[in-house]
Amino acid sequence: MRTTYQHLLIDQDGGVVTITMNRPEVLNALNATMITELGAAAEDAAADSAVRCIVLTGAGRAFGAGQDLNDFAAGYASTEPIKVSDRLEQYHRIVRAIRAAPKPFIAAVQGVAAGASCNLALACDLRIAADNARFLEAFARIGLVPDAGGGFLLTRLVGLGKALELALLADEVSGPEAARIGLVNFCVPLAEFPQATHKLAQRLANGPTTAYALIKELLYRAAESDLNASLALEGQLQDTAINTADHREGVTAFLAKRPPNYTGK
Ligand code: T3D
Repeated sequence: MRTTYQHLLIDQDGGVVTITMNRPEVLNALNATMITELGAAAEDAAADSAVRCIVLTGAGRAFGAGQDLNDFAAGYASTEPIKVSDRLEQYHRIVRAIRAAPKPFIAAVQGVAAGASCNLALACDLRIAADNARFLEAFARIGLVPDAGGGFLLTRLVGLGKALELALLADEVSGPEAARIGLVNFCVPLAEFPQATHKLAQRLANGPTTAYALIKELLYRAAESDLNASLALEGQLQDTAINTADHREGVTAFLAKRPPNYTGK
């Protein structure tokens, strides 16, 4: 996969690709170039069969500070009404790529994750936070609504009541509190954060990737459909899962009392 970008660092370690947002001098605030690059990198990693797990993280002391506010300020010079919905498509491209990827995406968050950066973390399948993490739906602080999927993702992760609190009050949520309310899956001490992220990513990369893809499809579609539709989909997807080599390997390994060796096939 492509490894050279202006504002991203790409590192491949076996089946794990780490995408690092890299503008640490502005806490990895998202400018137009970085947003476009993230869409391309997410799609690229999703399509590469050698990649079995993707970690999204930030360089320096933050995960990300959301949209670069200098870009906003530049737009105020014009007297024309500002239209951002087309621009938001670039964020939506990233969210769609993560959700549709047939492999897990992990957001690894240390320091602040604000605005659109926070919501890109919420778009990932799993989130691991360091205990210095700060999650911030910053939008209302500057008179905006949560975007980059925020309205959808936030309500589904923490429920409508908590989502309204986080979006309306725009107060920071610490890493431990984020774990308590289900905004993240794991919160670990900062000193253990790199190793814990690596261990989680390796575990997923060594897992039954086709089953993971089907699990993502089942759970994400279930979250958007009714019981009968979900039961029907469950049967269709299990027909696929049961015919994978990894399924046979899992059963064979269990019966032979040895660890499975999954190939993602
Ligand atoms: O049109 C569209 O595309 C709509 C899309 C909107 C999506 C959005 O994300 S809207 C939300 C945008 N983000 C924010 O409003 C957050 C703004 N930043 C902050 O509130 C704070 O910086 C943080 C809470 C994130 C972190 O606070 P702290 O105290 O840890 O750091 P700091 O000192 O405020 O920031 C460090 C530097 O990063 C500082 O620069 P300096 O003084 O060292 O030269 C600061 O200006 C810069 N920075 C932080 N956030 C941004 C930023 N520069 C540009 N854009 C930022 N978003």
